[in-house]
Amino acid sequence: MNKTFSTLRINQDRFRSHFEALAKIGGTAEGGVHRPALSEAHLEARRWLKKQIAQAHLEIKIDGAGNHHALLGCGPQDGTGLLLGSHLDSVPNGGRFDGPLGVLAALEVLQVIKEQGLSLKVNLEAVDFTDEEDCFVSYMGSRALTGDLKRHDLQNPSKSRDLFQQALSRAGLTESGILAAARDPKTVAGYLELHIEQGNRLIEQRKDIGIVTTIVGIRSRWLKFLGRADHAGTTPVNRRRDAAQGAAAFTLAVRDLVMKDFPDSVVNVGNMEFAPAAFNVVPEAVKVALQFRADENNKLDRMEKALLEEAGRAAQRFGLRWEMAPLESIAPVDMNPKVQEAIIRACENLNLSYVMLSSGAGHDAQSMASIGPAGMIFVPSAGGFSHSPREFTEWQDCCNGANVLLHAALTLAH
Ligand code: HGY
Ligand code: MN
Ligand code: MN
Repeated sequence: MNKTFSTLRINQDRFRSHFEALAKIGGTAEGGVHRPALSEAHLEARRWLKKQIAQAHLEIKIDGAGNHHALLGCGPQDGTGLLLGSHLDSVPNGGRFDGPLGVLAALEVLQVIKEQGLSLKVNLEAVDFTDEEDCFVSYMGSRALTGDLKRHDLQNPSKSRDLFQQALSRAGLTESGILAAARDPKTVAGYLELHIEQGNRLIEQRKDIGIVTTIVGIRSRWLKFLGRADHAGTTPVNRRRDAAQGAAAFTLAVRDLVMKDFPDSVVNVGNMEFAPAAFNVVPEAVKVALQFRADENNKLDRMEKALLEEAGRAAQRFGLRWEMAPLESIAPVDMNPKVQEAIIRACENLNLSYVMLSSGAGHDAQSMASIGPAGMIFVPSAGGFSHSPREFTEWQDCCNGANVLLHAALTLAH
């Protein structure tokens, strides 16, 4: 990092006013945000972002997947772009930091570099990716950009196809447009993402910055337990084929299984859909949203085998049939050593303590790593809370992260 750059810092007031204005869009009474991808609130947030990009006199590009790019031509005319970004969509009733911190820090970095009139060896882009949070298809925007997204993914959204189609038309997107958003990897110099840790290791270890080593792999599966609808009043309990019993037994069993046999991995049953879903009918079918995560593919394979054996045992115990439909399989990804090195140098230059740590959350960086060197910067999450209105990061930590993003980007781009 040359001398002139090392004293550069973000404009904290501008960064904060952007952050606070954005947090109001889709804001909830408990201080979180509810901005599911392509919802009215999410589209309003994107309209707001477009305004900020225009006010910063940066060029804007929106690709076929709805990814919003602010462009700064600080490099050669047809040079490659170093992308900095994250996402503005949230989980239902989520927190106001998960995603927006990275998008607004990226925008702030481009504004500082533009104000300084710096010319670099690559151009810079600040990106807001579409549907990182799997409202319909997880990492949809970044997977579209890298060319990883297939028509099959769009035809099997995690919500109903009708809802997905309505959302696409609300946002002015089409499936073919999304699939056409694939970008030539030769135009991408790399990717950097600032994000909250969404865990409590940085707080516990009293470190300012986390430098991500690996992002876990994530597999999502629909399981279905199939029994028999019966009268809930006249059918003796021991003569039922009750799909709810199978789903409940499975859910309890997999918690114990993973804690015992895969202690550094996780499993989640995030939803159950009952049919015919009536007080007075023994459930005939229960659809279970199963997701599990680990930092290596062979661990994921062993987990999948053990979890499905558990489903078989639960079904057998209650005289049920069961089915599994794969939804998503996202591989674990190592971050790039050169990018990690740039982040380390930024921390040292800014006198910030740091630690290398893995990410239990998935991120767009996972997709972007398939087309160029990618890296992630974490800042502490108070209490480790995230994906809830309790999500909170101290403002100084947000600014530390944005300054590390600025310096790491300059190291990679000059
Ligand atoms: O689920 C995740 O890990 C990310 O927040 N989409
Ligand atoms: Mn998230
Ligand atoms: Mn996120």
